[in-house]
Amino acid sequence: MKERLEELEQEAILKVEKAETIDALKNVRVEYLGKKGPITEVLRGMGKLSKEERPVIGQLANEVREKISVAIDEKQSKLEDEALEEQLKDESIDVTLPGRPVQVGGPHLLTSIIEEIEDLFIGMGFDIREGPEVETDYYNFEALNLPKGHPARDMQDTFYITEELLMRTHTSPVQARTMGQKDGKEPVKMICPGKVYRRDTDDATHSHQFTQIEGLLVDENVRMSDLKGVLQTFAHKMFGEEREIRLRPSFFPFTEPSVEMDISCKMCGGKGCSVCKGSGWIEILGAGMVHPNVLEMSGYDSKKYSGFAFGMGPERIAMLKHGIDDIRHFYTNDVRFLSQYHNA
Ligand code: 2U9
Repeated sequence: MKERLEELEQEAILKVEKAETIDALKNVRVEYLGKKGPITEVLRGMGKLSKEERPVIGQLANEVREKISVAIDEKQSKLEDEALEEQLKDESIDVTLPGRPVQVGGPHLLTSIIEEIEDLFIGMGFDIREGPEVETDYYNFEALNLPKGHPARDMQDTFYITEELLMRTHTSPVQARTMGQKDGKEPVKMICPGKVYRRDTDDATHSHQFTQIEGLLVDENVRMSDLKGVLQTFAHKMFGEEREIRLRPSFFPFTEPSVEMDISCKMCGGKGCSVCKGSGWIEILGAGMVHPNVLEMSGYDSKKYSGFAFGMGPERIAMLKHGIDDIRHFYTNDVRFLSQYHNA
């Protein structure tokens, strides 16, 4: 019986050593230490032993049971440690991996262009002014030498809210309001960027809502050469020092004389190409000397004061600068278009 117990011990210890999983170890425990196991069986058969043998075998059986149990416990904690180690290895966080990129937005191309133009004019001493987009008939038309009956007031061209209220068709009322605030005395030197509205059907070159930047300088002894100097400085800074400018006679109700300014075509250097439609020149803006009627209506003595004004469309400037062929790109908010200009 002693040999049988020693044999069982060796057998069990070997199986414990071979067990590679906790489940396998559990089976060993059940097999050797369970109620139906061989050691229990040995203990059950003790009745057949002599009085002398009984305590010896009983003690040995208990020792064997204890040894097997300790071996199983040790192996179990070893397997559990290994399993934990394995799990930690799988779940570890690699802090050297790059993070998920965050989608960063940027200013709309039109905003960038408007801010660039603002910066250029701030550099020349101009203030930035803003005004309401819902305007009165007086500031949008009357004060700008567009009297009742003028064709620009046509229902076809303007979004009317009432007979006296409308969506402004240009930013010019901001200049008229600013002059009106000065009591006909102080000089004015300002630009006004903002949204304007026309009753137009949208296509590649028209939008019912677009932006304008207009400028106004009123002071004593302001001459056409001052206008030319300011516009030339603007064109050189915005499009490059090598560009030439040219002023052509034009007409606006609020300026007299009026001009349109072209810059020499960058693509062909003035020879004529498809970009400038063969002329060598590209139209950039309109301008002129403020009409005496406009000065007088805003309270300035047109014999003492004179001024110049100009107006441009930031969409057109952006289209020329970046070769954009459709004004609708600015307003349909396709991120594939807009994101190209986040650092423009
Ligand atoms: C006052 C006096 C004069 C503003 C001016 C223009 C010429 C002009 C348009 C061209 C295309 C703007 O982008 S556009 O639609 N504008 O050509 N604007 S002079 O003259 C003023 C404005 C206000 C009190």
